[in-house]
Amino acid sequence: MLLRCLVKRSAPVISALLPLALSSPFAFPHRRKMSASCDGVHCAVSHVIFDLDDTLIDTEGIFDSVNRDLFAKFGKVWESKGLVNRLGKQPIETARVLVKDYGLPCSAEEYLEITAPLFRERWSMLRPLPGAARLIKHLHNHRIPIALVSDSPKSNVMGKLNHQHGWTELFKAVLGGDEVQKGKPDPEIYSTIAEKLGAEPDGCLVIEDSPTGIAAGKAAGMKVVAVPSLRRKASKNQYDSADLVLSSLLDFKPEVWGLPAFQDWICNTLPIEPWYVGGPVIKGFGRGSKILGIPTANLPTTAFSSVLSDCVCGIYLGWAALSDRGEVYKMVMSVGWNPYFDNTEKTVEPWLLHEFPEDFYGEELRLVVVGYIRPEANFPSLEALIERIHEDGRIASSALDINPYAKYQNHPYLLTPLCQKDEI
Ligand code: ADP
Ligand code: RBF
Ligand code: MG
Repeated sequence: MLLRCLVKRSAPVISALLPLALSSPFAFPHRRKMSASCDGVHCAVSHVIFDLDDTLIDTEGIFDSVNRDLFAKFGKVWESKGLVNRLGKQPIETARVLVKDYGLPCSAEEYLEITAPLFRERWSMLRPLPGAARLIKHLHNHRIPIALVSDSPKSNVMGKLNHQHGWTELFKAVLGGDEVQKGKPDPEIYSTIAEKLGAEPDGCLVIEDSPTGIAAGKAAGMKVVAVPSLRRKASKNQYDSADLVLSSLLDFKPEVWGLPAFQDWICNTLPIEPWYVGGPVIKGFGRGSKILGIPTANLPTTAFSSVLSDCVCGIYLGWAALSDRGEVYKMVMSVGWNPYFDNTEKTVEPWLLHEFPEDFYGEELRLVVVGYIRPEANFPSLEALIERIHEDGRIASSALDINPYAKYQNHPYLLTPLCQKDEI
């Protein structure tokens, strides 16, 4: 079946971002060694240490919801966008900023006291970030020791973990912020967990979302992969000290670190839990056909803002239908900030792999998104961007012919009249 995927992935854009360790000569070094294996150029790791909040689970989502509720009680309006950059700040520092900026009628200490139970009651709503469950299960299945560290107290860490079915037992060691003297960016938490694991620091790979966490991992002498927040547009240079910056855990390639590769990619695509989005086609940036020669049918982002903020920026494949026409088309799309054009808004832009004689603004477009191709990237030239988008189109077109993707072509969401949509 896989022979039908004849598209070859030429020089992947992300490979430019990867460190030198793409082809480790060590098959499974973790089985034999407790520290890093190096052949002078390539380095392999033996242990992987994860940060928890906003690296494995999406706590940022509940931060908004807690503040919305609390502020309403104080007669204030929580403006979630960008006011407080919590990244890498201790909770008390964030609380001080909030109390001051919004003139809250409480002290920073009181704010933390009031919000602690509000957070706790939302732990059951915490969701793993895209690719997190897949990665920790993969490493565990291959007997790579994995561990968890967090700035939060250990009891909070365990409380959150308990809501993630089957996760707790995967970790060989867990360390909370109350179990060390100094918080990140001090290396103490990472050095201590390495000791607990019986691992050499240079054999540990840290996966982190915050600049202070990255600094802590590096100061402990470890390799660090940064996976910035999925909700915010990363600002430049914030992650420079990391060994590698990824757009999401979906892009983590274990073999780069001498660990066993994933086997779940199909024809250069990664199957995902499908998502269903739709709405009337609206005017976009006026660039697709004019500048790129590739029309993209923009959807109003307000119609599915929560889906959009939860999903990783990147290039996806799936099926599309214009519900009045009764036909289903292959589709490849970009989700994100279009780094080449440096947009200020996160958008969804599907390119239907079909020739249409005319525009279809205003028609109801339905999408079933079934697989992931790659992260969004910047390109040295417009020609390079265009060439890459065409390659994405070829990849999508081949992959959609086979399962697990082909079966969604007949999904009722695509062609059900609007009025019945909510019943699906
Ligand atoms: P805009 O910036 O307004 O989105 P584009 O130049 O990207 O304009 O063109 C997109 C429009 O072109 C769509 O809204 C749709 O009406 C039309 N269109 C024609 N063919 C296609 C196609 N194959 N895929 C997507 N849109 C198409
Ligand atoms: N824009 C980028 O800046 N970087 C990308 O990697 C990128 N990949 C895309 C892949 C596909 C399949 C499509 C349809 C679009 C992609 N775009 C990308 C978005 C493109 O810049 C956008 O559609 C045009 O700017 C029109 O708004
Ligand atoms: Mg467009």
